[in-house]
Amino acid sequence: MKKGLARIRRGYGKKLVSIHAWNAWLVLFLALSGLMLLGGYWREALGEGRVWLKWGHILFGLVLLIPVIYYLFLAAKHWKRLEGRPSQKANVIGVLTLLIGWIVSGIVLWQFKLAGPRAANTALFIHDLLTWVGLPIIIYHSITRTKWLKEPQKRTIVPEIDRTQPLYSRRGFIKVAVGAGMALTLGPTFAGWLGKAFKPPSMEDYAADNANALLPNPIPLPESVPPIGGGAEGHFRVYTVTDIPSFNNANWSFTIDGLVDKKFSWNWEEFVQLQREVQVSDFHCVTGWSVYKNTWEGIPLTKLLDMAGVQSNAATVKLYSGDNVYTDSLTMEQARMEDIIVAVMHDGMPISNQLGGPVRLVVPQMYAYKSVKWLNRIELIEGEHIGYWEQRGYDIDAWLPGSKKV
Ligand SMILES: Nc1nc2c(c(=O)[nH]1)N[C@H]1C(S)=C(S)[C@@H](COP(=O)(O)O)O[C@H]1N2
Ligand SMILES: [Mo]
Repeated sequence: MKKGLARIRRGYGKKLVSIHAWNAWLVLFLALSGLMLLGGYWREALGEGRVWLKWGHILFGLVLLIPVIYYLFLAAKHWKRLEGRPSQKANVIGVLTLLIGWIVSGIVLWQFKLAGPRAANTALFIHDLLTWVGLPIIIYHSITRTKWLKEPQKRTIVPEIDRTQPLYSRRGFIKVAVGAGMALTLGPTFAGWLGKAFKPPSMEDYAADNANALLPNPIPLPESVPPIGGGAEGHFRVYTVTDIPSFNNANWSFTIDGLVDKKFSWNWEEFVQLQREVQVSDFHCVTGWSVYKNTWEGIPLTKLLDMAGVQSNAATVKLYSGDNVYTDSLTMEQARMEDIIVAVMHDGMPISNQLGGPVRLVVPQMYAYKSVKWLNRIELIEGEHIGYWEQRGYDIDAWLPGSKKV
């Protein structure tokens, strides 16, 4: 018995400690990079670095498989020793579930094109949820140093609690103190995050916060009120690479120029007079979230192109945002797809400035980075144009799975 124990100690002790330490660093990197990928601040500050960070996050996420498989092997091998220690069992199951959940949902997000939007949506929810639930657990776990992994043999071989020790040990005190401190300081922040994850702002909330001041309000078509799509399902995440701009009648205009027969520059009063149509479509971001059954009201892009008259040498439609930074483009064949809409209303309401209003593009058959927010200029050009995210590593091919590419 004694001999066996010594062997186990020699065999696993050191290896385990170092694997556990490496795993801790890995999880720390993944947690920090994951939070940075999520945060609006870092979306703006990182630019190109964001795409690298994303690849790093994916790569190290895959590396995490190694310690997880090792832990699984250890847990299976030593499971019997945890007999009669339900809290340690729960700890092992909890940590492994967390890590495996993160890895599996992460792989689905990484392979979002293969997985399709529905699966990606679920994976993103799980990935986020595990983060908000798991991070506090892991921080607590690493500060209070739960020792079952470092010294499983110690824990299981000494079955009785030493009754000569005081009931409230120093270790116990530190645990309670750290736990309480975290609950008080991080608690409200985590609760806020969780609340947002489960109940994000509604479209009415966005409408109430709309910082645009453009008059007159567009009068919705009958198909928009009530929205023929029945109301959007899901929630937009506000994405921007700049500060969120806002507009009024004085600083807003919409231009179509370049290789056209007739240039236009409309002010808001003129723009709301243009004939609009209503369309229902789904909206998918490459990071995994989707909003289904949006009822958009606006001017089909192809109608605007017809009004301006496309010259024969125009090959690319370059799209500009009123944030003066973001751009994207479509080939002329793509731009002629009938369902692309220069949207002015969503579900019968003006589009709030946070969500790209007063006017945003919607390209239903492509990932949403093509759907330029605060669209205010369309230029027809001869050459090609690589858009903001495509310059920073996003796929030029933004087609959704199953769409008929043109
Ligand atoms: N001007 C501008 N348009 C943009 C973006 C942006 O950062 N700036 N992000 C794109 C991406 S990646 C997505 S998913 C959608 C998000 O739209 P939302 O913020 O209304 O949810 O806008 C797209 N259009
Ligand atoms: Mo996106």
